[in-house]
Amino acid sequence: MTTLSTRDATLPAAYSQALEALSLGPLWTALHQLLPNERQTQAVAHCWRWRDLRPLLLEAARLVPIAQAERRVLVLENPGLKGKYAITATLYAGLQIILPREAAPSHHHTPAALRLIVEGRGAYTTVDGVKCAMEPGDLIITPPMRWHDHGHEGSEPVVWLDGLDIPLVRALEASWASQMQPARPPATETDSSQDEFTAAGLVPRRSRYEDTGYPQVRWPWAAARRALAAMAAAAPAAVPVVLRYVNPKTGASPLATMGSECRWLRPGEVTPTSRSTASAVYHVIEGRGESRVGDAALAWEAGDTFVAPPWHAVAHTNLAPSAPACLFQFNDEPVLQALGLWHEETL
Ligand code: 1HN
Repeated sequence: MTTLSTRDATLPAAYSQALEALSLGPLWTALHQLLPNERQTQAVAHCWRWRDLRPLLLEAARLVPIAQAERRVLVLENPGLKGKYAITATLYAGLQIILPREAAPSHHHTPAALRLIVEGRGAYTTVDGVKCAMEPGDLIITPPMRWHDHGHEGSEPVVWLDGLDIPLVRALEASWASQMQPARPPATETDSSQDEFTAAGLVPRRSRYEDTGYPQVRWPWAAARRALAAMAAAAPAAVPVVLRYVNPKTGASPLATMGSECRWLRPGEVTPTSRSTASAVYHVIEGRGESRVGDAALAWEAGDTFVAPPWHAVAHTNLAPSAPACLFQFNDEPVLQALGLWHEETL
Protein backbone atom coordinates (compact mmCIF):
# COMPACT_ATOMS: atom_id res chain seq x y z
CA MET A 1 0.00 0.00 0.00
CA THR A 2 1.16 3.49 -0.76
CA THR A 3 1.21 5.91 2.16
CA LEU A 4 -2.05 7.81 2.38
CA SER A 5 -2.11 11.59 2.53
CA THR A 6 -3.41 12.39 5.99
CA ARG A 7 -2.70 16.11 6.06
CA ASP A 8 -4.78 18.86 4.53
CA ALA A 9 -2.36 21.71 3.76
CA THR A 10 -5.23 24.20 3.53
CA LEU A 11 -6.13 23.72 7.19
CA PRO A 12 -4.67 25.93 9.94
CA ALA A 13 -1.52 24.21 11.26
CA ALA A 14 -2.84 24.35 14.81
CA TYR A 15 -5.99 22.45 13.74
CA SER A 16 -3.94 19.73 11.97
CA GLN A 17 -1.79 19.39 15.07
CA ALA A 18 -4.87 19.10 17.28
CA LEU A 19 -6.15 16.28 15.07
CA GLU A 20 -2.84 14.45 15.14
CA ALA A 21 -2.52 14.83 18.89
CA LEU A 22 -5.86 13.05 19.30
CA SER A 23 -5.04 10.33 16.68
CA LEU A 24 -7.58 11.71 14.24
CA GLY A 25 -7.24 12.09 10.49
CA PRO A 26 -9.30 13.91 7.85
CA LEU A 27 -10.93 11.43 5.47
CA TRP A 28 -11.26 13.96 2.64
CA THR A 29 -7.50 14.01 1.92
CA ALA A 30 -7.36 10.24 1.29
CA LEU A 31 -10.87 9.30 0.14
CA HIS A 32 -9.93 8.83 -3.49
CA GLN A 33 -6.80 6.89 -2.60
CA LEU A 34 -8.92 4.53 -0.46
CA LEU A 35 -11.46 4.23 -3.28
CA PRO A 36 -9.65 4.70 -6.60
CA ASN A 37 -11.76 4.98 -9.74
CA GLU A 38 -9.51 2.45 -11.48
CA ARG A 39 -8.56 -0.89 -9.93
CA GLN A 40 -5.03 -0.71 -8.56
CA THR A 41 -2.30 -3.23 -7.78
CA GLN A 42 1.37 -2.81 -7.02
CA ALA A 43 2.07 -6.31 -8.34
CA VAL A 44 3.37 -6.50 -11.90
CA ALA A 45 3.27 -9.19 -14.58
CA HIS A 46 6.47 -11.21 -14.45
CA CYS A 47 7.91 -14.54 -15.60
CA TRP A 48 10.56 -16.54 -13.71
CA ARG A 49 12.45 -18.80 -16.11
CA TRP A 50 13.27 -22.35 -15.08
CA ARG A 51 16.48 -22.05 -17.11
CA ASP A 52 17.66 -19.22 -14.80
CA LEU A 53 16.31 -20.67 -11.56
CA ARG A 54 17.38 -24.30 -11.79
CA PRO A 55 21.17 -23.70 -11.40
CA LEU A 56 20.53 -21.37 -8.44
CA LEU A 57 18.34 -23.99 -6.74
CA LEU A 58 21.01 -26.66 -7.21
CA GLU A 59 23.55 -24.23 -5.78
CA ALA A 60 21.31 -23.55 -2.76
CA ALA A 61 21.28 -27.32 -2.21
CA ARG A 62 25.10 -27.27 -2.10
CA LEU A 63 25.38 -24.14 0.04
CA VAL A 64 22.60 -24.54 2.61
CA PRO A 65 22.17 -27.73 4.66
CA ILE A 66 18.54 -28.82 5.07
CA ALA A 67 19.00 -28.87 8.85
CA GLN A 68 19.76 -25.15 8.71
CA ALA A 69 17.16 -24.14 6.12
CA GLU A 70 14.30 -26.44 7.32
CA ARG A 71 12.68 -25.51 4.00
CA ARG A 72 15.18 -24.87 1.18
CA VAL A 73 13.25 -22.39 -0.92
CA LEU A 74 13.92 -19.56 -3.34
CA VAL A 75 10.98 -17.19 -3.10
CA LEU A 76 9.43 -15.70 -6.25
CA GLU A 77 9.16 -12.08 -5.21
CA ASN A 78 7.01 -9.87 -7.35
CA PRO A 79 9.23 -7.02 -8.62
CA GLY A 80 6.47 -4.59 -7.57
CA LEU A 81 6.30 -6.04 -4.04
CA LYS A 82 9.99 -6.10 -3.04
CA GLY A 83 10.67 -7.26 0.50
CA LYS A 84 7.14 -8.56 1.00
CA TYR A 85 7.78 -12.23 0.19
CA ALA A 86 4.70 -12.07 -1.99
CA ILE A 87 4.01 -12.80 -5.65
CA THR A 88 0.71 -10.88 -5.43
CA ALA A 89 -0.95 -8.97 -2.58
CA THR A 90 -2.54 -12.24 -1.40
CA LEU A 91 -0.35 -15.09 -2.71
CA TYR A 92 3.13 -16.44 -2.06
CA ALA A 93 5.15 -18.66 -4.39
CA GLY A 94 8.55 -20.29 -4.05
CA LEU A 95 10.59 -23.13 -5.50
CA GLN A 96 11.73 -25.75 -3.02
CA ILE A 97 14.52 -28.30 -3.52
CA ILE A 98 15.23 -31.48 -1.57
CA LEU A 99 18.06 -33.96 -2.14
CA PRO A 100 18.06 -37.77 -1.86
CA ARG A 101 17.89 -39.01 1.76
CA GLU A 102 17.14 -35.54 3.14
CA ALA A 103 14.20 -34.95 5.45
CA ALA A 104 12.54 -31.58 5.99
CA PRO A 105 11.09 -31.49 9.52
CA SER A 106 7.39 -31.52 10.40
CA HIS A 107 5.31 -28.52 11.37
CA HIS A 108 1.81 -27.15 10.98
CA HIS A 109 0.52 -23.64 10.47
CA THR A 110 -2.53 -21.52 9.79
CA PRO A 111 -1.64 -20.64 6.16
CA ALA A 112 -2.64 -23.20 3.54
CA ALA A 113 -0.11 -24.55 1.06
CA LEU A 114 -0.18 -26.32 -2.27
CA ARG A 115 2.69 -27.90 -4.18
CA LEU A 116 3.12 -28.56 -7.87
CA ILE A 117 6.00 -30.90 -8.60
CA VAL A 118 8.43 -29.50 -11.18
CA GLU A 119 11.28 -31.99 -11.54
CA GLY A 120 12.61 -35.26 -10.15
CA ARG A 121 11.15 -38.42 -8.66
CA GLY A 122 11.30 -40.30 -5.38
CA ALA A 123 10.41 -37.55 -2.90
CA TYR A 124 7.22 -37.47 -0.89
CA THR A 125 5.25 -35.16 1.36
CA THR A 126 3.47 -36.47 4.42
CA VAL A 127 0.20 -34.70 5.24
CA ASP A 128 -1.08 -35.72 8.69
CA GLY A 129 0.61 -39.11 8.29
CA VAL A 130 -0.63 -39.70 4.72
CA LYS A 131 2.27 -40.33 2.36
CA CYS A 132 1.89 -38.40 -0.91
CA ALA A 133 4.28 -39.43 -3.67
CA MET A 134 5.70 -36.49 -5.61
CA GLU A 135 5.85 -37.04 -9.38
CA PRO A 136 6.31 -34.23 -11.89
CA GLY A 137 3.03 -32.34 -12.45
CA ASP A 138 1.32 -33.72 -9.32
CA LEU A 139 -0.65 -31.31 -7.13
CA ILE A 140 -0.53 -31.83 -3.35
CA ILE A 141 -2.30 -29.64 -0.81
CA THR A 142 -1.46 -29.09 2.84
CA PRO A 143 -4.59 -27.56 4.37
CA PRO A 144 -4.36 -25.20 7.37
CA MET A 145 -3.08 -26.81 10.59
CA ARG A 146 -2.20 -30.19 9.05
CA TRP A 147 1.21 -31.56 10.04
CA HIS A 148 3.48 -31.93 7.03
CA ASP A 149 7.06 -32.85 6.28
CA HIS A 150 9.04 -33.86 3.21
CA GLY A 151 11.27 -36.88 2.62
CA HIS A 152 13.22 -38.31 -0.30
CA GLU A 153 13.81 -41.99 -1.15
CA GLY A 154 14.98 -41.42 -4.73
CA SER A 155 18.32 -40.64 -6.35
CA GLU A 156 17.97 -37.18 -7.94
CA PRO A 157 17.14 -33.68 -6.67
CA VAL A 158 13.40 -32.99 -6.51
CA VAL A 159 12.01 -29.48 -7.03
CA TRP A 160 8.49 -28.24 -6.54
CA LEU A 161 6.56 -24.99 -6.63
CA ASP A 162 5.03 -23.99 -3.28
CA GLY A 163 1.93 -21.79 -3.32
CA LEU A 164 0.69 -20.33 -0.05
CA ASP A 165 -1.87 -17.77 1.09
CA ILE A 166 0.65 -16.22 3.50
CA PRO A 167 0.29 -12.55 2.42
CA LEU A 168 -3.48 -12.82 2.89
CA VAL A 169 -3.22 -14.63 6.23
CA ARG A 170 -0.62 -12.11 7.42
CA ALA A 171 -2.90 -9.22 6.43
CA LEU A 172 -5.52 -10.83 8.69
CA GLU A 173 -2.86 -11.14 11.43
CA ALA A 174 -3.68 -14.83 11.57
CA SER A 175 -0.29 -16.30 10.64
CA TRP A 176 1.01 -18.86 13.12
CA ALA A 177 3.15 -22.00 12.98
CA SER A 178 4.03 -24.75 15.45
CA GLN A 179 7.61 -25.52 16.41
CA MET A 180 9.33 -27.91 14.02
CA GLN A 181 9.46 -31.58 15.00
CA PRO A 182 11.58 -34.30 13.43
CA ALA A 183 9.83 -35.86 10.40
CA ARG A 184 8.08 -39.11 11.35
CA PRO A 185 7.65 -42.18 9.14
CA PRO A 186 4.35 -41.90 7.22
CA ALA A 187 1.39 -43.90 8.56
CA THR A 188 0.22 -44.88 5.03
CA GLU A 189 2.03 -46.03 1.89
CA THR A 190 -0.38 -44.23 -0.47
CA ASP A 191 -2.82 -41.34 -0.51
CA SER A 192 -6.52 -41.46 -1.36
CA SER A 193 -5.95 -40.40 -4.99
CA GLN A 194 -4.35 -43.82 -5.58
CA ASP A 195 -7.07 -46.08 -4.18
CA GLU A 196 -10.25 -44.13 -3.37
CA PHE A 197 -10.52 -41.19 -5.78
CA THR A 198 -9.38 -42.82 -8.99
CA ALA A 199 -12.38 -41.99 -11.20
CA ALA A 200 -14.45 -38.84 -11.57
CA GLY A 201 -17.96 -39.11 -10.10
CA LEU A 202 -17.13 -41.98 -7.78
CA VAL A 203 -16.49 -41.45 -4.09
CA PRO A 204 -16.03 -44.14 -1.45
CA ARG A 205 -19.05 -44.77 0.76
CA ARG A 206 -16.59 -45.09 3.62
CA SER A 207 -12.98 -43.99 3.46
CA ARG A 208 -10.10 -45.90 4.98
CA TYR A 209 -8.41 -42.54 5.59
CA GLU A 210 -9.13 -40.35 8.59
CA ASP A 211 -11.97 -37.86 8.01
CA THR A 212 -10.26 -34.47 8.17
CA GLY A 213 -12.57 -32.52 5.86
CA TYR A 214 -9.93 -32.84 3.14
CA PRO A 215 -10.69 -36.24 1.56
CA GLN A 216 -8.22 -35.76 -1.29
CA VAL A 217 -4.85 -34.09 -0.82
CA ARG A 218 -3.06 -35.25 -3.99
CA TRP A 219 -4.04 -35.09 -7.67
CA PRO A 220 -1.63 -37.13 -9.83
CA TRP A 221 -0.66 -35.41 -13.06
CA ALA A 222 -1.10 -38.66 -15.00
CA ALA A 223 -4.85 -38.62 -14.19
CA ALA A 224 -5.28 -34.88 -14.77
CA ARG A 225 -3.41 -35.07 -18.08
CA ARG A 226 -5.55 -38.00 -19.27
CA ALA A 227 -8.69 -36.01 -18.46
CA LEU A 228 -7.40 -32.91 -20.25
CA ALA A 229 -6.39 -34.91 -23.33
CA ALA A 230 -9.83 -36.55 -23.52
CA MET A 231 -11.57 -33.19 -23.21
CA ALA A 232 -9.28 -31.59 -25.80
CA ALA A 233 -9.93 -34.41 -28.26
CA ALA A 234 -13.70 -33.91 -28.03
CA ALA A 235 -14.16 -30.17 -27.46
CA PRO A 236 -14.78 -27.82 -30.41
CA ALA A 237 -11.77 -25.57 -31.08
CA ALA A 238 -13.47 -22.52 -29.56
CA VAL A 239 -14.12 -24.25 -26.21
CA PRO A 240 -11.23 -23.72 -23.77
CA VAL A 241 -9.94 -26.92 -22.16
CA VAL A 242 -9.64 -26.17 -18.45
CA LEU A 243 -10.21 -28.43 -15.45
CA ARG A 244 -10.57 -27.26 -11.85
CA TYR A 245 -9.12 -29.24 -8.97
CA VAL A 246 -11.99 -29.84 -6.51
CA ASN A 247 -12.84 -31.59 -3.28
CA PRO A 248 -14.49 -34.72 -4.79
CA LYS A 249 -17.11 -34.86 -2.03
CA THR A 250 -18.30 -31.25 -2.33
CA GLY A 251 -17.20 -30.00 -5.74
CA ALA A 252 -15.79 -26.90 -4.04
CA SER A 253 -12.20 -25.73 -4.08
CA PRO A 254 -10.19 -28.11 -1.87
CA LEU A 255 -8.75 -25.10 -0.01
CA ALA A 256 -10.89 -22.19 1.21
CA THR A 257 -8.32 -19.59 0.19
CA MET A 258 -6.73 -20.89 -3.01
CA GLY A 259 -8.22 -22.38 -6.15
CA SER A 260 -6.31 -24.29 -8.80
CA GLU A 261 -6.80 -25.32 -12.40
CA CYS A 262 -4.98 -27.00 -15.23
CA ARG A 263 -5.32 -25.91 -18.83
CA TRP A 264 -4.56 -27.69 -22.10
CA LEU A 265 -3.69 -25.52 -25.09
CA ARG A 266 -4.00 -27.23 -28.45
CA PRO A 267 -1.20 -26.64 -31.00
CA GLY A 268 -1.47 -23.03 -32.20
CA GLU A 269 -4.39 -22.28 -29.87
CA VAL A 270 -4.93 -18.67 -28.75
CA THR A 271 -7.34 -18.27 -25.84
CA PRO A 272 -9.91 -15.47 -25.56
CA THR A 273 -8.71 -12.46 -23.53
CA SER A 274 -10.26 -12.00 -20.10
CA ARG A 275 -9.54 -10.27 -16.82
CA SER A 276 -10.79 -10.89 -13.32
CA THR A 277 -10.41 -9.46 -9.85
CA ALA A 278 -8.50 -12.59 -8.77
CA SER A 279 -4.75 -12.88 -8.92
CA ALA A 280 -3.20 -15.97 -10.45
CA VAL A 281 0.15 -17.74 -10.59
CA TYR A 282 0.78 -19.92 -13.65
CA HIS A 283 3.26 -22.76 -13.95
CA VAL A 284 4.16 -24.39 -17.26
CA ILE A 285 3.95 -28.18 -16.94
CA GLU A 286 4.77 -28.82 -20.58
CA GLY A 287 5.09 -27.06 -23.92
CA ARG A 288 6.07 -23.57 -24.94
CA GLY A 289 4.12 -20.45 -25.71
CA GLU A 290 3.42 -16.88 -24.81
CA SER A 291 0.93 -15.16 -22.55
CA ARG A 292 -0.20 -11.59 -22.69
CA VAL A 293 -0.67 -10.27 -19.14
CA GLY A 294 -1.73 -6.63 -19.14
CA ASP A 295 0.80 -4.84 -21.37
CA ALA A 296 3.45 -7.55 -20.98
CA ALA A 297 4.12 -10.39 -23.42
CA LEU A 298 5.61 -13.25 -21.41
CA ALA A 299 7.30 -16.04 -23.39
CA TRP A 300 7.35 -19.36 -21.51
CA GLU A 301 8.49 -22.95 -21.66
CA ALA A 302 8.26 -25.99 -19.38
CA GLY A 303 9.24 -25.21 -15.78
CA ASP A 304 8.62 -21.45 -16.01
CA THR A 305 6.33 -19.66 -13.55
CA PHE A 306 4.55 -16.38 -14.26
CA VAL A 307 2.11 -14.14 -12.44
CA ALA A 308 -1.03 -12.30 -13.49
CA PRO A 309 -1.98 -9.57 -10.98
CA PRO A 310 -5.68 -8.68 -10.52
CA TRP A 311 -7.57 -7.03 -13.38
CA HIS A 312 -4.80 -7.68 -15.90
CA ALA A 313 -6.11 -8.87 -19.27
CA VAL A 314 -4.78 -12.39 -19.86
CA ALA A 315 -4.56 -14.46 -23.06
CA HIS A 316 -2.45 -17.56 -23.69
CA THR A 317 -0.94 -18.82 -26.95
CA ASN A 318 0.53 -22.26 -27.61
CA LEU A 319 3.40 -21.57 -30.00
CA ALA A 320 4.20 -25.21 -30.79
CA PRO A 321 2.96 -26.37 -34.22
CA SER A 322 2.10 -29.92 -33.18
CA ALA A 323 2.43 -30.38 -29.39
CA PRO A 324 -0.01 -29.42 -26.63
CA ALA A 325 0.96 -26.99 -23.87
CA CYS A 326 -0.22 -27.54 -20.28
CA LEU A 327 -0.48 -24.74 -17.74
CA PHE A 328 -1.17 -25.19 -14.04
CA GLN A 329 -2.63 -22.19 -12.26
CA PHE A 330 -3.43 -21.28 -8.65
CA ASN A 331 -5.35 -18.22 -7.56
CA ASP A 332 -7.16 -16.40 -4.74
CA GLU A 333 -10.54 -16.72 -6.46
CA PRO A 334 -12.29 -18.62 -3.60
CA VAL A 335 -11.61 -15.69 -1.25
CA LEU A 336 -12.94 -13.11 -3.69
CA GLN A 337 -15.98 -15.30 -4.40
CA ALA A 338 -16.72 -15.73 -0.68
CA LEU A 339 -16.51 -11.98 -0.11
CA GLY A 340 -18.64 -11.03 -3.11
CA LEU A 341 -15.63 -9.38 -4.76
CA TRP A 342 -15.10 -11.65 -7.74
CA HIS A 343 -15.79 -10.22 -11.18
CA GLU A 344 -14.69 -11.38 -14.58
CA GLU A 345 -14.80 -9.67 -17.93
CA THR A 346 -14.22 -11.19 -21.36
CA LEU A 347 -12.58 -8.63 -23.61
C1 1HN B 1 6.14 -24.10 4.36
O1 1HN B 1 5.63 -24.66 5.46
C2 1HN B 1 6.64 -24.87 3.34
O2 1HN B 1 6.11 -26.91 4.42
C3 1HN B 1 7.13 -24.28 2.20
O3 1HN B 1 7.25 -27.00 2.61
C4 1HN B 1 7.15 -22.93 2.05
C5 1HN B 1 6.70 -20.75 2.94
C6 1HN B 1 6.26 -19.95 3.93
C7 1HN B 1 5.77 -20.51 5.09
C8 1HN B 1 5.69 -21.87 5.25
C9 1HN B 1 6.66 -26.37 3.46
C10 1HN B 1 6.68 -22.12 3.07
C11 1HN B 1 6.16 -22.70 4.24
